[in-house]
Amino acid sequence: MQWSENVNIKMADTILILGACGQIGTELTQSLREIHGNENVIASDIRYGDDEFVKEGPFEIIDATDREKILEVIQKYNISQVYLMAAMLSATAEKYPQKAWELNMNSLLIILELAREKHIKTVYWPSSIAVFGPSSPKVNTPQDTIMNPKTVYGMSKLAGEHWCNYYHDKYGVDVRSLRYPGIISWKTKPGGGTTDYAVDIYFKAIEEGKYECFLDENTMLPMMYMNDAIKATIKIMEADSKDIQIRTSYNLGAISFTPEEITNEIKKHLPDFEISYKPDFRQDIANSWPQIIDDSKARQDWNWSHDFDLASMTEEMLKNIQSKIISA
Ligand code: VAH
Repeated sequence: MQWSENVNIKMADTILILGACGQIGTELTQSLREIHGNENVIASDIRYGDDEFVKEGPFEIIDATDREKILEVIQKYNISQVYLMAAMLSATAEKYPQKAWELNMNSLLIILELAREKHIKTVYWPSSIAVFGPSSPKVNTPQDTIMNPKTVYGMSKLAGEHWCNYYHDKYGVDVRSLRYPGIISWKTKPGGGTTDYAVDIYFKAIEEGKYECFLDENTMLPMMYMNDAIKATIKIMEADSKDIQIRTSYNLGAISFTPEEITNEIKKHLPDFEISYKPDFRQDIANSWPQIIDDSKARQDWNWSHDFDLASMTEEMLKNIQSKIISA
């Protein structure tokens, strides 16, 4: 099915999520199903996720670089919106650079082309603060500044941003994007991110009472609780197209902290928690990234605001991990 230019009736959005079983994809699928109804949100990934999640609504096995399969599913469900969440993150991408580039770039170019051909009405594609590099200002990193990413992941996200802007300007494709900071969540463990120490630390604090951190204690990074990341993603997709002034990708910020600061917050709840530091290759990646993001453009253009700070995020994480372990 192709979207005609003059569709007058506002048809219910039918949504396809590629990479739905990932850290963000899982919670994004659940939130979108609450808004649009389970049957209107088709989850997909390269393999099945956990049973409950797959059973909640339509699920398809899709490799995000398989154009034919993606088009088949778009036509099968009359999809209007695609969220492309499939990607290889920073640390893993340094181990498999060619595969990371192929997955992160080819999947985006396929979706942008399908949108140009009017098979898709609106596209969401996540970028990352990884697009910044060692020469970018570390504090209050501006929306537009020097960007010389030192990771394959960051390079792919920076290139992807320019492809999004090109398809919007040249073909009118309505593609929207956010530069996520590190995302902290408890429902689905992340895979292969440099910021994922800030997820692991909460689980290890409860499970073992101690954690060996792969970044040094003073490494400040921009972070965000998952609920805020989902709120921002849905908010930018619900915004009126004319309010989306930036078609590369919006800076998105919430909180910034160091391993020492998150440890001190955890100790307010678990006083005996012990941390040790053993920086590895991920320290160089983290050192190349900003510490505090200026996201004033997102706050101006489509009224973004975050809800969680380090204290409230820590309360939520520890409470939910403890009940998850008890109910396991
Ligand atoms: C990573 N969690 O660590 C991702 C994120 C800002 C970092 O994009 O690779």
